[in-house]
Amino acid sequence: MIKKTEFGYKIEGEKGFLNIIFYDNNIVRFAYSNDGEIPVSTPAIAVEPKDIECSQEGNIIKTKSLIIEIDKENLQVSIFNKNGELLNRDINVDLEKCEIEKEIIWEKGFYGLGEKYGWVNKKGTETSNWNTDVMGIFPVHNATIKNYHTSIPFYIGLSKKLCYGIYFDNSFRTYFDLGKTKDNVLKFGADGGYLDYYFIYDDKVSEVVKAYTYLTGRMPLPRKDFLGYQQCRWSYENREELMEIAKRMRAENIPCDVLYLDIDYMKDYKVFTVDSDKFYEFKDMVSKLKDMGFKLVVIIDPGVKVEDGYWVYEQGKENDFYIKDKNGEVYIGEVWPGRAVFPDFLREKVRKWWGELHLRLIEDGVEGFWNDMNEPADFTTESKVVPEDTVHFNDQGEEKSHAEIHNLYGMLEAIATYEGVKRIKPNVRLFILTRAAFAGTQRYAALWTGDNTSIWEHLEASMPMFMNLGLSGYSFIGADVGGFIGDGNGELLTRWTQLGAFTPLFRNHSVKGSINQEPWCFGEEVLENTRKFIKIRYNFITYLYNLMRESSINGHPAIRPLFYHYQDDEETYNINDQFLFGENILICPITRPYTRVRMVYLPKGIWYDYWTLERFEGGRYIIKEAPIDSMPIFIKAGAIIPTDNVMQYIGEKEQEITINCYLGQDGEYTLYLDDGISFDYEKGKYTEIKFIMKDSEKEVSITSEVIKDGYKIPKMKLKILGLDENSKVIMNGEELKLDNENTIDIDKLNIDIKIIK
Ligand code: MIG
Repeated sequence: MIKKTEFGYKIEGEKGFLNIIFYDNNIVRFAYSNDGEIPVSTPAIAVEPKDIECSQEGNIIKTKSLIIEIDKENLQVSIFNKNGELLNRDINVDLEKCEIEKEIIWEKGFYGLGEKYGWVNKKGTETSNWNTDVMGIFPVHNATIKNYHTSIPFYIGLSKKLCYGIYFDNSFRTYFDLGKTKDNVLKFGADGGYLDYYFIYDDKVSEVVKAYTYLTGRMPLPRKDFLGYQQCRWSYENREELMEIAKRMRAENIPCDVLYLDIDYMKDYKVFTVDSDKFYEFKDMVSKLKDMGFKLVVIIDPGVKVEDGYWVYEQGKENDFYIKDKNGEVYIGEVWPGRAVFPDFLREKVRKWWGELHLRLIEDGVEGFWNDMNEPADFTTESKVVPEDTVHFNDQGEEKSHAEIHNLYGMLEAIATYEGVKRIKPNVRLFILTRAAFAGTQRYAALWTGDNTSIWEHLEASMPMFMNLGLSGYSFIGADVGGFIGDGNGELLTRWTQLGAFTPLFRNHSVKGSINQEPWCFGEEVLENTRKFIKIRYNFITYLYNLMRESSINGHPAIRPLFYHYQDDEETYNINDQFLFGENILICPITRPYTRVRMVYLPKGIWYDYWTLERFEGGRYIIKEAPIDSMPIFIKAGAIIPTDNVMQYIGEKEQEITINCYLGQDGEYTLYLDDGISFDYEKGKYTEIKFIMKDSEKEVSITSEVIKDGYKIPKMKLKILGLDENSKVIMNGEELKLDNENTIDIDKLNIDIKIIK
């Protein structure tokens, strides 16, 4: 029995129902239930179903891009593309267990699943999702641990010609066996809720990610200055210490935009308070920092101290805003403030209240909020998170078990914060950083990967984690630079800063009791080498900002595995120690001590050594020197990359942009510019300039065109890289004499440059 429904079909099987619902020609939801009802989606889903062209004949359903064959008895499906190639096939559907088994057919690798340790390719591994304050129960993060701070039940199956993504929309504890137990069986399931998943097809992995982020939403465009270097520590204990850090940054000439206050700025760890003994005249302090170019971020934990008379606690109690225990009493756990209660962010009213609590800090000049412990962590339980048998109430007054809401808790807090601060400051993009997250949380907050350790292994492990987070919709990400737990050393900090300079969130952070880890803490050489890369970060800040713009529009992450652009090269499927920073910059960090040389895989094409401009033919491994003050970086021929003049902080000086054109291939780049801080760009106050490079046998032409002129255009230069000595450069009909840097002032845009080879 297959019946047409509003956005798809409903099939009755022997043991239950399957609703097939279309979200696009290539995005199909398979929602199973016992009663035929369509389960309620989690907040991860950002869009509604679509009325698309489809047809049914017997047990076959077709859309423009997919053919779905259904076994009407057991509700198993086989999915083909329109060429009839088998993409995915069920082996077993078990509604009772909320579990499904699928055949592994052609997939050479599985990727995604958000924040996990281990290598980039998850084929042959298993994992699960239960947001966890990992350091509460393990001494150190490692690949044998399955549950981290975030849950993103999404994976991608990859081969040269075919690709798909499966997003399992279930917020209970979920688990995935990606061919570990049986090498041709992939199994996933949940401890509760519904078997409700989305199948996303495209032959290109980048398009699968684009579609996944269509489904679960894309990040908002961040503030440009928050892409600058950020310095944190648990904790800068008082005003003097924080101001000392600020002054030292400037004195040492280390560009830095953001400073943080960890938990010790509060009075007795009471959220939304400031200890006015340690941080006297707080507003004045924030404004002094601001004068020096620093933005301040403060930590906000969800646990509210149980204390009579403390206004946050009292307000929440009065309004019945807290999570309950199984007997209907307010659940009391323990976090930093001691006995604590937890806001039930499932309800709109609670979220609104929480959002409004940020008002005072924002009035004091705080520009970012850092949401920690939002798994939510709880010191009193064995699992070190709030127990599963606590309860929530939704807006309809229905009871929901914590087992269902747990993995959503961090996201719901992020929504509360995001919407709250937006109401308070409607035209400023404030920054939110979260530790716990669920699929879709990219719409509200940046993410850092929690409590790593100052060991080389964690520097190495951060790369596959970033790449998989990127494939899971998360672009604004980073790890604690230098490592959080334990004592680092100068060499580790140097190498970590090199990598960190190419992660969207670039924050140095370290734990209480460890040695200090600011760039100047390990002597002159380390200072010089870290400063060098922090400056390079500022060179690439407009480029990164443009990557963030791309993420906000189509979901492509800033950090990409090599196969994102070289899917037809299987060699790239298991590269863990290199990544693409946007399409054309290849980052090859050093992640081992005393290592001054490494192997680099260059995908096919021509690559320039960023430092020397030496050209390499790709499609092979090369061995590359990497002295301690350097890290191998390669730029693809045909790349057009904007670089900036270095400043101590964004906005310190007039911006000057150089458009770097790497000859040897055709290329195209659209430069996006806006004020970097307000939402005016949504009203058209932005500029876009398109650069086109055409490289033919005898000549190269470089042209540009202003395609949108809504924001002031800074001073611009164009630089030609890879230019042959004997070439002639002609601009707007006249031959140019180039300086020894090969740069050209391009004050008049709409340029027309010809290079005669
Ligand atoms: O129980 O606020 O991951 O970044 O410095 C530890 C103190 C609580 C954990 C965070 C870390 C932060 C620390 N927090």
